[in-house]
Amino acid sequence: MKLTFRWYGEKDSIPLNYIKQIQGMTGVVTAVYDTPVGEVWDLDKLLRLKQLANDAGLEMEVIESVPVHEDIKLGRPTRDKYIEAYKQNVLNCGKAGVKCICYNFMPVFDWFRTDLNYRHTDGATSLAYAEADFRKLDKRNLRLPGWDESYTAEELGDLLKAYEGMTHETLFENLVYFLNAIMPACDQADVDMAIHPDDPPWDIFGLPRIVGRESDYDRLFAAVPNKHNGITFCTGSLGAGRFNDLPKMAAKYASRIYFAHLRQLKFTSETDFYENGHQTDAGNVDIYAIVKALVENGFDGYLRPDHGRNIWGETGKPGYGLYDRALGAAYLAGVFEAVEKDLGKK
Ligand code: DNO
Repeated sequence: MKLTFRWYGEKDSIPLNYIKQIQGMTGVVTAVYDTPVGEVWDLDKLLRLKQLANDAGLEMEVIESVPVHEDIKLGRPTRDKYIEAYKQNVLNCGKAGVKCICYNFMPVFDWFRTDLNYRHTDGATSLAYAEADFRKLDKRNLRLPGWDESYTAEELGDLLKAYEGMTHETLFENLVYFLNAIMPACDQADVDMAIHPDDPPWDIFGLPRIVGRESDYDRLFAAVPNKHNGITFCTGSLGAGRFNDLPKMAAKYASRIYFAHLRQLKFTSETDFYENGHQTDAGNVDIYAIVKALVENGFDGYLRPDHGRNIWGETGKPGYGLYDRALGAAYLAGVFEAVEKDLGKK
């Protein structure tokens, strides 16, 4: 296991040396943020990020994310042009020493919460999801802070229209087409692709979502067996689906899990939840059982603490403050150490 930390590049308010001061931290997870989706990243920009990380004593072996252009997800004729650019990005990542690329295949939207500032009784804040608030949203005028991409109202309307009638099967075929097309570049660069699950793992706003449960992974690996086709195992995204048995999935797919996002959720009703500190007893995600399943089954990938709370007066990017993610990193490293020692693996 290699412990890593998300770093939003030079604009991140958290300095690299603070990240390095978290004991056991080996590297950062980052991306080139100023290039439009679908274009080739400047190799120099990647190399500069790597240099900055290395200068702080950190590696840069994971990119989160190289986003996938909507034309690829939609299967439009223009997709081949965007796939060529994606392949070049994979090759450039390889040249910069990157070993793993996290990406997702969610139409239009990335992760989704109804509250970015949910207040806990102890004064901490975190992200939260409430079904009733979700129902009140105006789909035509969605502006939620925190998304990696945001569209104008007009672009959003056009995109939603383009997806009308898109079935799960077609979206899945488009994912397989994309993966088969980029696998030769992944083989050449020896870069693993790690698909991030849909968050939450069900259809939203009538858009199909296809990466959120065990059967989805089974069909994905059956369709694209290449070992460079792998998973980002995100416990917060998968855990929002109460139908998922996370320790079972962690055990089953351990050898395909190249990247793990470990975080906690606390359900307040059948559908509603808020995010919490990482400890197992802080919520419904059994972090201990998941770590045990990963270690027992030979997980050898990258790991990062995922969304934390904002605590101690910090007003960081929702989910991505320093303090609670640092606590999460220390906790996760401790659980790994205990489990690895118990299993004679350390
Ligand atoms: C949210 C993140 C996601 C993730 C992308 C990966 O905090 O986990 O935005 O980076 O879905 O492509």
